[in-house]
Amino acid sequence: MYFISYTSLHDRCFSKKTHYNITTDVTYPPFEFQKQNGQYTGIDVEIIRTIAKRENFSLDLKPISFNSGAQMVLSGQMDGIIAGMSITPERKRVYDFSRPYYRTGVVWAVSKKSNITKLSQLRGKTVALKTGTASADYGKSLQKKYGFKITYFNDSNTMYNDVVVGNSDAAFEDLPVMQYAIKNGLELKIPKQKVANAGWYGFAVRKGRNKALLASFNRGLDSIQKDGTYDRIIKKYLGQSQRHYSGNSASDSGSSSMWQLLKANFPSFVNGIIETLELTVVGIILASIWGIVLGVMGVAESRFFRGISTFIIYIFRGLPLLVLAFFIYIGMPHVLDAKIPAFVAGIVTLTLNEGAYTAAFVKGGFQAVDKGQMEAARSNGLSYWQSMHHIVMPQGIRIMVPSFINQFIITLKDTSILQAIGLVELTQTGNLIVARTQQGFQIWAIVAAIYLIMITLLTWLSNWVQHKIKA
Ligand code: ASN
Repeated sequence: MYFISYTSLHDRCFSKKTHYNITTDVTYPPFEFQKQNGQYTGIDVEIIRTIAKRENFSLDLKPISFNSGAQMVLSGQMDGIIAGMSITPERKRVYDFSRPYYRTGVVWAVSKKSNITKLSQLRGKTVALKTGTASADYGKSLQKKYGFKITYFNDSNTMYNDVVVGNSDAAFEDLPVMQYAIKNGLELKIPKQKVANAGWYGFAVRKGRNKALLASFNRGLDSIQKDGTYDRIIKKYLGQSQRHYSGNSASDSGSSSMWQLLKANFPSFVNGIIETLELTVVGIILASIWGIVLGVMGVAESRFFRGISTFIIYIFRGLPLLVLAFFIYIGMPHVLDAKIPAFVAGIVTLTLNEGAYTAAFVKGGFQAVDKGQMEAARSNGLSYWQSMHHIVMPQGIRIMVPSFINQFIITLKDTSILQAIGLVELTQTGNLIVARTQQGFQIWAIVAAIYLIMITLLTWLSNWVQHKIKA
């Protein structure tokens, strides 16, 4: 996890500094975005890091899609959020905000080539919105009046791209962010600079919680505004063009070959691969153990154990992986009143979900062994478990091997869903690189190739182990 820097780890382990988990948007330039080397930067990032230094606290800054990050603050998983977040009356009911630090408001934008100039021209057209944002609320409030359809996205970059490629006709976004993107090459334009819902950005914590953090933020903000640091940060990002958007997102922009992109983003890819592999390996081991336990319970003599096994398989095979991940990571802390690290939540999710599938085929494998085998064993004087252990199981396991290999591959692919709870695995790494380079075709091709390579290696490894066991 590259965003846990050595210093923050060191601080956490060896010093008495208070430590906070703070979330930020995945990509929201100029407020937060990823640099080539995988580091996070931007106005929000510099503000919170500078304040942390002055106020002597350490922090992990976690990039998570705005909507999920905001929910994680409410569930207590995260201590605070700095994500170009508008202070709105609705939000004030559940968050405590810092003093406002940046002026904002909502605008709408269309493709550079579009001839739409008025909202009334959006009738029957599609508007792109970013889930859970103030600009999405505003866009939605106009839907009835102007009769447009809505599609939702989890990050700003994907939303802009949808308009650039022509799937959507317009997008609603905050003025400073949209202006910055356009200035830096995004192929959109703002037809009418009429700003709606003008307001301010603030740093937020859950209402009534983390008062010390909020007080530190306010004190720190005061101090950086007084000594000119705040102005320097703003000027650094707004004073010059940063070229985030290469313009055309299609593959014809041709500015970088796949090889160049792979080389330039190598450290990020490696981090993503490591995270994916860690999740996969730990997930496979625990899900297999749990699945075998449940599967064996499923063929027990006792009806009670069989019932429990069937019930657990029913629940966890029935829940979508994403729902389970959100339930564990965002839902459970509300009840437990304790934080669950994202990695742990991810592993528990994989274990429960993949374990249920494993249990189902383990049970099926045992049941597939000819009944006569058990009967013969029993009539030869073996107990139920002796017959299972010596006669049924060895045959059943042979039947299950292909299903195990299949489940390993599925587990590897399923780790990509865990990006939703803030794990920067391979898929999220791809997202972040696309947001920075705008080379959607090349980056997703590279990510796909890496997955295929990993899956091929995993299959080879499984087959090799299978042969070893047989030998
Ligand atoms: N500006 C958005 C809001 O306040 C937050 C974001 O998109 N990062 O809802």
